[in-house]
Amino acid sequence: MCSIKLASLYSTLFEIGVVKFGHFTLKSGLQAPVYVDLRLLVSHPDLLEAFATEVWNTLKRGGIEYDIVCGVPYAALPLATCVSVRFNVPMVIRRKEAKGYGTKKLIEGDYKQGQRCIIVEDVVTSGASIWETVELLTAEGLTITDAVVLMNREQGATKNLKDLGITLHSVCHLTECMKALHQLGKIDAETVYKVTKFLEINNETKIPTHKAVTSCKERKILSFKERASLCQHPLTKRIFGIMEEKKTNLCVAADVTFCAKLLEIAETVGPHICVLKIHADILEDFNSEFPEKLKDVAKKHNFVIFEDRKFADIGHTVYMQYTKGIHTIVEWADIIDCHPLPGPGILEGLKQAGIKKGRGCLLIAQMSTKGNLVPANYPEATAHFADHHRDFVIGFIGQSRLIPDPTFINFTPGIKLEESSDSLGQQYVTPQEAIQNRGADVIIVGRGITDANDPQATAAEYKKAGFDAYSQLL
Ligand code: 5BU
Repeated sequence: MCSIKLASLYSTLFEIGVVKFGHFTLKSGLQAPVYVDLRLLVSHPDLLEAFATEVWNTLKRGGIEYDIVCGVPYAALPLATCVSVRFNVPMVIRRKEAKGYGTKKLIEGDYKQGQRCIIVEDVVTSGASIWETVELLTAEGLTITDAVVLMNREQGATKNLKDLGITLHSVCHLTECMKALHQLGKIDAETVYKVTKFLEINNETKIPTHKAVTSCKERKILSFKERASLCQHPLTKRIFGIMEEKKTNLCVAADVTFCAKLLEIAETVGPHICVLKIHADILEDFNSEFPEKLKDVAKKHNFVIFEDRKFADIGHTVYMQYTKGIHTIVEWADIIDCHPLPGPGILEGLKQAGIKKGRGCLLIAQMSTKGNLVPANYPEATAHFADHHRDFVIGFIGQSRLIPDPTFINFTPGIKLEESSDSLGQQYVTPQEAIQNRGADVIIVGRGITDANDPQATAAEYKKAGFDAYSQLL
């Protein structure tokens, strides 16, 4: 039986449309007879404040001690802010992805290593979003043992998080809210029955595996060898195998304009790399013999070939760009990449040709260039896209790790031994920053190596820097 105060809050939630009954499709695709949309609270500041007080009381009742609060982005940010302001607790904001410019921070606000942080969430189903935030803040040195949620849908989050070492405190439970609404005559017995049945059947929602695998600084990460053993896609397995065997996470970008020069670079850096990335369309003398020669060098030094074509058209067109023209890319490039912007059709088109040849595709999730227009929610949508095309997508190109799924490879371009930039918007970070702070698996280095006086020695230097940065995380 809930308190009179909570019953009246439930009633208001129902009246303003936060809690709805009917037929809904949840983010997971599941059909549900109930929906909770706490984003609406921002339009009712008095209610937001009342719930912030309930969050505070819940934590006080639990005897929880903490130094700062952090809301799960974005829906819980107003609630966390309200708790922070109303009760004078410092707050930090978790970014969903690192900024591509400026300080490149993943957390905004002042905090110190070892401080205790409470995670505030608006509504939980499996607890995946809370867990993602815990992983990120823990990697930044904060200590998290507890989280608080406004509305617990009672679909598995409490147990899932407990198994991961986090105690979840709930201000409201969905069944309690529903019973209160029934007693107040707001909903009928049939609705109560339907929701109760739904919750009974769906009470063990799991955190998707790609979100449950830890892979951050200060937590043990999986080795390339372990990751190879988890991969279903043969190409991902092979790349992780090469990385383990050759002790390298270096991909050289050989951006030169003649085939002979490119083959010379491939020979020179071959022993130090796992992937060679090229732009076939800048080769002035590209000819049908070149791919065969390149494949021979790749075989000799055991690396894979990545044509950085950045496909971005409709499915039908990219299919032709991949298989026809003078480059016939599908015949020789183990890896290609594409912009997910056009939607699923682009992957369907590329897949038609690539899958039967065992090829793989990287999705471009973020770019290294200054002022790029990639919107904030794009990496998240890209990760979702990848999840649905695991038979062809082998990973991402980006500036920060999108998802901790160990079976996707994260490539990061814009790397030099010193942080710097070029005159056309390229921005460079160090191998250590990319690997240890942004979750890169493979660093892509172009001019840092190809323009060096001694490309072979420089490639060895980058290889060491990259592999040392990875080894320190193990
Ligand atoms: P550089 O010489 O190290 O700046 O070369 C970087 C390479 O990575 C180059 O081939 C680019 O086409 C590629 N690249 C990049 O620099 N930034 C990006 O965001 C993407 C690709 Br996607």
